Amino acid sequence: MLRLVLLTTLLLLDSPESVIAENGFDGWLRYAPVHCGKSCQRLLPSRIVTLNGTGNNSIDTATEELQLGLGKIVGKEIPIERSDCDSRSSILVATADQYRQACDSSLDLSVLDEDGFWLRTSDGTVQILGQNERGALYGAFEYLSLLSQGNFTNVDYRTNPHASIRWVNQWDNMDGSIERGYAGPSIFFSNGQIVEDLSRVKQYARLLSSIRINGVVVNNVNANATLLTDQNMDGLARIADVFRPYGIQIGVSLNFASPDTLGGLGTYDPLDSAVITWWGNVTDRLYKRVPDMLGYLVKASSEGQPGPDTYNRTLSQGANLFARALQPHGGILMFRTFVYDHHINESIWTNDRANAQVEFFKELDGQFEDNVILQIKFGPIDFQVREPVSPLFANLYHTNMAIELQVTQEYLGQQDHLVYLPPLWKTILDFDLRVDHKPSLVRDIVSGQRFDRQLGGWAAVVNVGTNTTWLGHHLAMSNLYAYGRLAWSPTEDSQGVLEDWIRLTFGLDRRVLETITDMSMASWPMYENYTGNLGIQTLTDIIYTHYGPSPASQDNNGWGQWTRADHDTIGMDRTVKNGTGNAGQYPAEVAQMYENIESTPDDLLLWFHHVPYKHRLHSGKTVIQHFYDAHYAGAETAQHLVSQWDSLEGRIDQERFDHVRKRLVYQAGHSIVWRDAINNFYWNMSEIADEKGRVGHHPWRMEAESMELYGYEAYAVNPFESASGYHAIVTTSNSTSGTAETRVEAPSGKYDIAVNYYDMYGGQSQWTIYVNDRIVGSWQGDSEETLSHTPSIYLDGHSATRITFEKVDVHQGDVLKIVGVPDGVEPAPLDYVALLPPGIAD
Ligand code: GCW
Repeated sequence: MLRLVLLTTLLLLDSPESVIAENGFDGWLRYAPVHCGKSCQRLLPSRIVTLNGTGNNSIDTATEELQLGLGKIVGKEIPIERSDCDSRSSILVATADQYRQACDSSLDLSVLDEDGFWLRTSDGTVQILGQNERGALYGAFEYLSLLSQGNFTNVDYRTNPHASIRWVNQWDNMDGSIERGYAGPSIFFSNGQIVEDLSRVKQYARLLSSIRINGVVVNNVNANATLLTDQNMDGLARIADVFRPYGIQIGVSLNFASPDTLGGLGTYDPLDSAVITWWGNVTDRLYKRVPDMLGYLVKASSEGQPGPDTYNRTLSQGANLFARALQPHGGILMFRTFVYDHHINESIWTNDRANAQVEFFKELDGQFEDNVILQIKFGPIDFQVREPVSPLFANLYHTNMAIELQVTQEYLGQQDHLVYLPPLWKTILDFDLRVDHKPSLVRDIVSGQRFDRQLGGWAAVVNVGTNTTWLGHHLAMSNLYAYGRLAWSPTEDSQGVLEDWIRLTFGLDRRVLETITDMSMASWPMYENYTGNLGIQTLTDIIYTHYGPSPASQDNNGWGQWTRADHDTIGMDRTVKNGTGNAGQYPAEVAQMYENIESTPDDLLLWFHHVPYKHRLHSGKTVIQHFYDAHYAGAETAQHLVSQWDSLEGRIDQERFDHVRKRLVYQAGHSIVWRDAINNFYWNMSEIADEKGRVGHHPWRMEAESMELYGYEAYAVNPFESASGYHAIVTTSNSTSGTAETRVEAPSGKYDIAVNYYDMYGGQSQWTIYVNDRIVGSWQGDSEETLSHTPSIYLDGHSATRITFEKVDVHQGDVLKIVGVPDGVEPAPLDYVALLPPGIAD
């Protein structure tokens, strides 16, 4: 990108703006009013002009958007006109060709690549010139973004995309559910069909187009063949019609076995001529309805999905089947490399899931058709809180590649935890793989530049739903916004992109900007701290909901997300000399770095090495003490999120303020659940005490199982580490309430009272806490309806929840009592109560 002149004098306000209730539906396209004084108003354009002879979708969209935006941002109603290049006091929107023909044939617009644009503003005259219509639309959104951020300066710059593929994937199922979606049902599908009302799809199209996304794959990679019925193909055409004016093309995921399951052929062998004809026919029928369809996305031979292996065919033979069907239509096949055996045996030291993708695909390099792009997850396993770069990026010289990221926070808090992801993505994009001892940044590999490939780019699993917040948490939208910005220009700074998003989403208040910036930039390191450290993976439950802590679930199963933790040691030995050989899948310089423990960075130590808990890191700490300290530090940071947010009350509309606050309070509590579960687990396993004496010692807690119980009984929680003292209490019957009470022994004073309980799926228990007979508060176990994460039917690290009542007067000798009313299958479970002096988060 070349910025010729950019005089940025952003208008930032020190006092709160007037704040109107908002529900998040507009995302960052709110076009909130910006104060533009008299002289500024005078310099605003008074017409929107398109050139004669045009009349196409995306330019029209651009003019409508400009009209809407100017009306809302600066309160100026301006007409749209067609003209012969009279650009005075106007916003001229055109493609480069149109402009050269009608206005100025000497202007050199060859500097623009496909989808690029040139934006020039000069005292009332604005020129938005796109290399194509889509580029012009992007330029219009860019101009509106500047105005929305209070930037009225003259600018003159052109910008081109990093790569041609800038797609999003939705894992939407035909029944309307969304795999790993945390914001309600699908905006596309319901009951096996495409929904009638596509108004949300239009709004999604606006949001995506404004961040320069040009493709969307609408259905789950675990695909259902019924998408290919005539009726559903007609529905797809309707979806494509909604996206088209926004410069976005659609693609679909296919199920490899469709010729058999839907077509009744009795085979889906990719080399069978009937199968080839069947797919050719399906593809023709689709293109008849959606002539500009992008192509297909295919997950094959992975996690139980059918694929070419059934017929002993290679993955490239499988991929080329679709690629050839698409070629007459100019379509692209995205073929996922997420292929691995999920029944591997942990007792064999050299087994390693992280090796699978290179093992499957390296030998196929050069055997894929030119319109195939391999879609590669950023790390070798699966969207963990930290992974090294997937070595596959360094092993394909003659194959197109795209990187797959996840906006939906499957392993990263499921939108109930604030985690701003670009700093994580940057560790991958900026990594230099040193292929053949030459600079080989991942971002240059995926753009196609490093290996001189024509096609390449980006895909992100987004999974927006019908929730008005789109993703379930207003602050999670920064990840979607930043994804688009980075896919266009990956060298942009994570914080700079975030700041733009904050101004667009919450306005120009300086305090709001600084506070949300601080919270977001601290969030990924914080989340890593209180989940899994040193490259051991997220440590969530990998065989159930992928949400709360459950470190034991990593091992003793065939999924291969192992930690190999035992009494004395932990970590995967991925060295060549003694382990799985995975380090050797990287080019020599990188391989050597990871092979040697001395040169392996601490944050990936346990990804590559199996070491004693007492092994000393470069930092000087032992591994186990690092775990303990990091978990305390992470949870500590999370406690501050709430007070940081509270400092913004009145500066953000109440609706969004309350919505976010509820989640931050929950996150603060759940970070302590994480901290204690992981620390207890490894303390138990290693029997090495925390040097600082915190782990397992909770002087301010009263365990529920030690209180006087009426209608409640003790319950041994499994996994043990998800309960303080490894036990909780549950009501003795599902229909009568229970009481747990105890006399306060602590000195009289003001305390924050924290209660840990379990909020399970299948019931909405009610709890009330009293000091003597005074009600301190009451609450309900309804998070399955009010929060985003996948609920659990057990007492475990997913359902464990902590609520805090602040500044309660308590006297020594008072009776503290909790009454729990069970509901459905939820027996009002309680873990502990803590009386916390100010500033303590025990
Ligand atoms: O990690 C797994 C997810 C699956 C997903 C799969 C994939 C769509 O848990 O839900 O399936 O990755 O990426 O294919």
